Amino acid sequence: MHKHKSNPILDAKLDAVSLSIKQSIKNLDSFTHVRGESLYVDDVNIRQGTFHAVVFDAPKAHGHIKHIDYSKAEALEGVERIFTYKDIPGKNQIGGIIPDEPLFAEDDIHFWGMPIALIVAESEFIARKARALIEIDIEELPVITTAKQAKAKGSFINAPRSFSLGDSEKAFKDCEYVFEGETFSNGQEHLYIEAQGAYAEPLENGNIKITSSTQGPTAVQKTIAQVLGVAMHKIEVDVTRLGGGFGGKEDQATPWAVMTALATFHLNQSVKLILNRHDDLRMTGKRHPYESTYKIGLSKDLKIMAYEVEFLQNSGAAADLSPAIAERTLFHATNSYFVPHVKTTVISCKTNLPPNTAFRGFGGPQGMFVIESAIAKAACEIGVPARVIQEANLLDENDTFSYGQVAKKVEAKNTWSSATELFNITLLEQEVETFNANNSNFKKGLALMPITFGISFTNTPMNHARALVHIYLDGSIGISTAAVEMGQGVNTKMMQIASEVFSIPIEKIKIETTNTTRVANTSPSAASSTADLNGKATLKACKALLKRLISVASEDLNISEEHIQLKDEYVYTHGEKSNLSWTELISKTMLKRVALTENAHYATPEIHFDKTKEKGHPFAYHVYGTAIIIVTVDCTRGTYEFDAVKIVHDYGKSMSEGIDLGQVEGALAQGIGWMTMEEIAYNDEGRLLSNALSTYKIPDLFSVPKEVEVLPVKTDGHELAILKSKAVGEPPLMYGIGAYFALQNAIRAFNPKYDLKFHAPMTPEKVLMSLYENK
Ligand code: LUZ
Ligand code: MOS
Repeated sequence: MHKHKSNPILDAKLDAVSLSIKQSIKNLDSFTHVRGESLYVDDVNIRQGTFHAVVFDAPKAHGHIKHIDYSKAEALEGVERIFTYKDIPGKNQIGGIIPDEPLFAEDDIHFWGMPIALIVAESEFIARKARALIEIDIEELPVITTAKQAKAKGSFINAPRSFSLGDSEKAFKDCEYVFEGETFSNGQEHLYIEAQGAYAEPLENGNIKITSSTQGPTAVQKTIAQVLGVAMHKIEVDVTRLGGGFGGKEDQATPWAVMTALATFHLNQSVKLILNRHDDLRMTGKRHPYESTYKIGLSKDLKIMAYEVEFLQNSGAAADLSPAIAERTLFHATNSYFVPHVKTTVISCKTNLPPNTAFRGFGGPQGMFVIESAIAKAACEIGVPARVIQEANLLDENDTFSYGQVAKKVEAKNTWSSATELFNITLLEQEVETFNANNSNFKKGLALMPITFGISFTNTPMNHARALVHIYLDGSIGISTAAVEMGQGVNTKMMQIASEVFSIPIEKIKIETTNTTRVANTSPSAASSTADLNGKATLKACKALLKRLISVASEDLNISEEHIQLKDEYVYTHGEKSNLSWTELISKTMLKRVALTENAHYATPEIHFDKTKEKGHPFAYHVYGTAIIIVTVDCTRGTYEFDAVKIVHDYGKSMSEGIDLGQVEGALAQGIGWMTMEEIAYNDEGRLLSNALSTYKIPDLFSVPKEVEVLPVKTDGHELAILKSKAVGEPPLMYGIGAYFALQNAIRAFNPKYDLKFHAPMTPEKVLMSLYENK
């Protein structure tokens, strides 16, 4: 989907923005990926006698379990044992933030797909067959599927949270324009290619090793210890890599790992559980749907003076990460704009859906969709293009966010003006107008989407990581960190760091699996922060080792340390190559009994947040960008194609250009999918209808934009980003929000009587209805 067009004028301009990116490197995992040699949980070499497990889950969304008859299932040949909550030696509790989620249902069920039992058998086939033989009798209770229903019934996860700045109530009185409205954004299925799964094996003395497809190995370890009632040191969690996570394995990889550990604990035999796609779709939570109401006030010169919003988050049946996700919605409620008077409230509503969870953007996209809707509505009512309002309100240096952080090194205006100038917005808009004037059955729409995303876990204590670096006798290196490789290329970035510090080829460096025994007490790989946190720890460890090596070289060559340098696998003295090679230096260091291992700890400096005041400085820095999105709608069919997405993105100083571009492209496609085609549907009984790839459409090669151009903004980067290379995992997803508004504009070009609606996703069916609404 990425197209490199040669454009001499653009190239010249790019030179002018001083492309400092020197590291153009492939994701080193791509070599084993394309050969099918990368190892996932399902590829683990299982022990002889390993049992296979299948989860028995609730066939209704809400009710009281009157009776379950396992006898026929247990009698099936090859079934070893069926585990329920009664077999739990510790606590039947897996809630991460709030202890409100049992591993297995006890007397009541709260969502369709809620785990009730684990069937362990000689093969997965037998376990599945046994599952069909379980008889369950449920006394059904009323089902809540939407946040609004939950609010009406007073069904909440926790107390609401509010951020405020200035005095919005008073400010509305002085506004020239005030508009109110409602928005809805639906959930989103993660659809990691590798489904949830884990493999547990018994070691000596009741110790258990788990191979898990998790973004959070420590969460898995801690929860297993809690459920089994054993010490954490008895549990070792190992992660090679994930076939995608997208937030879906930040918290929700845990239950499956715990179940395998529970069965292994009792049977003293290894147990494997991999959800098939149907089970995974039904049992796991997704991005949170949000129903929101807003009020926006503008001055005569289109400054947004006041903004109020109430977000109703559909949290599902348990808290999971909902409170943290709700918090990030508030942090990003004003996106890239400075608004002097703000009041935002989020309410986590408890419903009978699977607990919704982290998904790339973590509540931020939901917040940003609402303010973009408010701006689109205001623009329509006032009769100006939305981009005029957007541009008039972009964040500036030293503007204050509603949560008290003062914006520094702001690139909001810079990415906006770079995008509009480099891509010639006037010309693009003219092309759209000309096309629309000359075509009656096809209409084009264009929208701009600025983004501002805060980097750090919003929960300050989570912003830390460690790295364990060994230099082996032969000069090769092994690095362990808390980073989980899930396709985002973090391992490649870690190798680049070590390679840079020691000036040795990347082939000499290996990134070990992520393992709780080597690196303990880790935060999950999430919040776009994995490369920053683990990279900074790796950098620290490597630099400490380098210092030691230089000291050894100094002694050996009798030259003072400041004149010694490591370069291209040799020691350089006074800038001249010496005879002392990297490998010789390592063996001399060993002979001098100087440590060739270092363990470093990094904790992000400067950040803090006071939840009692809802003020602080929670983010190390922000990532900025601006996208221009152009769509063509077929007004007979309601179908559409995205002609182009043109982005100016704030990479800082990208350390891995190819990897970062891949992140932007993937996130963009995922964002567009969320906004336009991915439609999660539950019926009123809480049953998932979009339960297969035939009923849940995700972007494919045919639906991604025909052309995607991504240019880096000119910037110095940020000291708190790894080697000034900014976090790139989540921010670009939110460019996809522009797709929604491009569609709205195309529909209006065809049907001026269309009332703008803010109800995502904008599927072709909805587009078709809108084209002929009020006509
Ligand atoms: N996970 C988390 C996240 O626990 N805290 C966060 O702030 C966050 N942000 C984005 C994605 N995952
Ligand atoms: Mo996440 S949404 O696991 O960064």
